[in-house]
Amino acid sequence: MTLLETVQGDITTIPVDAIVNAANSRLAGGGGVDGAIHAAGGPSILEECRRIVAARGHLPTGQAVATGAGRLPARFVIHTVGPIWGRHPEDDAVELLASCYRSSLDEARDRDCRTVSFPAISTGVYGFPKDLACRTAVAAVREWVAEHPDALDRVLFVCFSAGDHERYLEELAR
Ligand code: AR6
Repeated sequence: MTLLETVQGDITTIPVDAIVNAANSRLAGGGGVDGAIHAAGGPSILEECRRIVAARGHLPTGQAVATGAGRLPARFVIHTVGPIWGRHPEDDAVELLASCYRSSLDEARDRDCRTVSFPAISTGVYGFPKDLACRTAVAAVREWVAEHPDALDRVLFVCFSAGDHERYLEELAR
């Protein structure tokens, strides 16, 4: 059985096997949680990202790729690219966001991770409405763990703000 939990805090400080990063398709680092992850993890993560992009090109929206985690309290960082709100029809944006969660969990399972933490992908700079993003995230993870009941012990939704944390608490209680 996989526990789905939420906590308020900084995702870079919470020990797990894999930390998911809300990246951009160039895997170039940036602001928000991406910036925090690269700052805390150190330069080895960006070096690995550059090698990945050089080898296979930009990471399409909705897909995920893993690197080492440098100095972070994790074995892997899983970089995924959320949809930019307004760039896709709404249904497609929801499907792409759900795909971020599914693809990241696939990557974690393929690396024998037992615990995974997620930020609220696409809800910062990328502008995805927070309620819809939360519902999409929880539904996608619930569906994935139902299909892979023995794969993971714990999935943690890490929220930066108290408001986001409340939203996840309510959604997880449904
Ligand atoms: N721990 C947990 N959550 C965080 C942290 C943190 N340390 N820092 C921010 N958040 P964003 P996006 C939350 O903008 O919308 C970057 O420049 C934040 O409050 O980081 O997917 C990338 O390079 C928000 O709820 O990601 C891309 O270009 C959530 O993380 C672009 O931003 C996501 O906000 C991706 O935009």
